[in-house]
Amino acid sequence: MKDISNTNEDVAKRLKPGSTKPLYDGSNPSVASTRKKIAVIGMGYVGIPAAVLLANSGYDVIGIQRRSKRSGWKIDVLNEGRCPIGGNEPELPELLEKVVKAKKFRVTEDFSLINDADFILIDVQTPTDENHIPRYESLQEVCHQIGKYLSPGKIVIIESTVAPGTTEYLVKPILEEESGLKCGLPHGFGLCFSYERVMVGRLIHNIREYPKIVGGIDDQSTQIAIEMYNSIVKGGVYCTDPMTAEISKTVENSYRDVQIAFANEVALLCESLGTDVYEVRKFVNGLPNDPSSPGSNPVRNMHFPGAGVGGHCLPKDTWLLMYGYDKYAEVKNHYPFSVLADSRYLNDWMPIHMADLLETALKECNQEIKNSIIAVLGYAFLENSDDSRNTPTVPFIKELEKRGAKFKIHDPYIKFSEEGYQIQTDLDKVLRGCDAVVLMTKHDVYGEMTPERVQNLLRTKIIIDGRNLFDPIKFTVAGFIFKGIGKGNAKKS
Ligand code: SAJ
Repeated sequence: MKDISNTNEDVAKRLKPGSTKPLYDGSNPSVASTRKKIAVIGMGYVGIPAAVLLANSGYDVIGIQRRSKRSGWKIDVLNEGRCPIGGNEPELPELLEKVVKAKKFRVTEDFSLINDADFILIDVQTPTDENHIPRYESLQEVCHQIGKYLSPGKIVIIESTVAPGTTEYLVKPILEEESGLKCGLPHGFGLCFSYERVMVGRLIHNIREYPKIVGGIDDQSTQIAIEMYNSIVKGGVYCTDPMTAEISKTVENSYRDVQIAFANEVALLCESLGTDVYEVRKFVNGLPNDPSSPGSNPVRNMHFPGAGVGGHCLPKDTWLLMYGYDKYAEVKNHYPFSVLADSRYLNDWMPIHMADLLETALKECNQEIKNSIIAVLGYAFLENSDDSRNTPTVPFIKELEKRGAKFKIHDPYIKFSEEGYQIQTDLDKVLRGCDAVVLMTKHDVYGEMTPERVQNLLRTKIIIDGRNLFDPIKFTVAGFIFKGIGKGNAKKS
């Protein structure tokens, strides 16, 4: 069987735009192009870049943001044309300034201003609680609000990730109840689920370049939404139904989470077998699949093991998928699903494993972890970003606290910890007098750390590398105890 290659052309060939079923015959193309006003609800990592790109493509865009203690400050900052998202976000600050100056984009907390919007995009947070149950307070609240301003012909599009079944069975009933309208164009309102694929550090790029999937409640909703997205998306816009789109999104992220868990499990095996998982990964990913094009290796892509999986997406999307199955699957399968859940548990355990590696290293120096002082490098969940949502650094620090260790935290991009931890930006000050350095996030700035610089500051020469940044040889030759995820041979090197 010929392997599926993943070049853009192949994806485009496989996902012919709007191909899966003949849709709205386009007999009245103006139906889409006459719609010029868009409301984007939720000014976060998804809503801001989407609003800016749509405004830049000619739509009049209004951003809706609650004036909450946590995010209310963004309203004024955005209306001054300044970008509230820190870290490096190519193009976003410039484009934002441009569309605010051009009066194509403004932000308010006044929901009534969505009254004359043709499209209403929902980009609010959809977290899960400690029992992995979706917390839909924000989603339900905005749906009740939106319902009040709906009129025939308007289209509501959910971009936030939700459990399969949510668009049909949770959002649609609320909108119908609040508006008194039936869902379905042309006589009622339109409704679609079209999931975001953003990633901090490349928000604009991902929206513009990645294929966009639109799952509409009816053909007309889908077609008109596709035409709107075609104004900003170069990667192709494809259609399906809401349930398939909801499953595709949660599977897309749980697939990545399972891949990472696989890499983490192999890393643990390599540590015990005294080898380097990154060398193993190199050989595994180097196996050419298609002899005719040795370079292309679309199928084998062992992910990176590491100190944990954070962010607003991977730690919860598996549970959203499972929740949708539990709540809406008519026929349950008797097989006790485990791969997805076990991957979540393993990835959640990796910060604890980091603490184990640290404790072992301290013991090799005849030191107890209790009352030791640890330099923790990186509070963000992803390198070179200011995003600390569900960061693995928090469970790691909580484990240090449990084992009686003291710690100092460094991060070049984050000043404020929702957990109340003090975060410092002076690296030498954080390293000074510590008994070990633990790398949790692979910020570029840490690449400049050399054994010489570090050994003059530390009390005990221990490095625990959670992101394969440092060269074990350089540090062990300089007399450091070096341990790392998947680094079973650090001692021998
Ligand atoms: N991570 C690893 N090993 C890897 C890749 C990532 O340990 O090989 C860790 C990272 O360190 C981080 C976490 O996983 O802590 C998440 O990293 P990420 O690169 O997946 O970043 P996200 O969560 O911002 O982005 C993901 C992406 N999903 C996929 O690639 C399938 C992005 O495309 C989605 O748009 C995003 O989730 C989302 O918003 O859903």
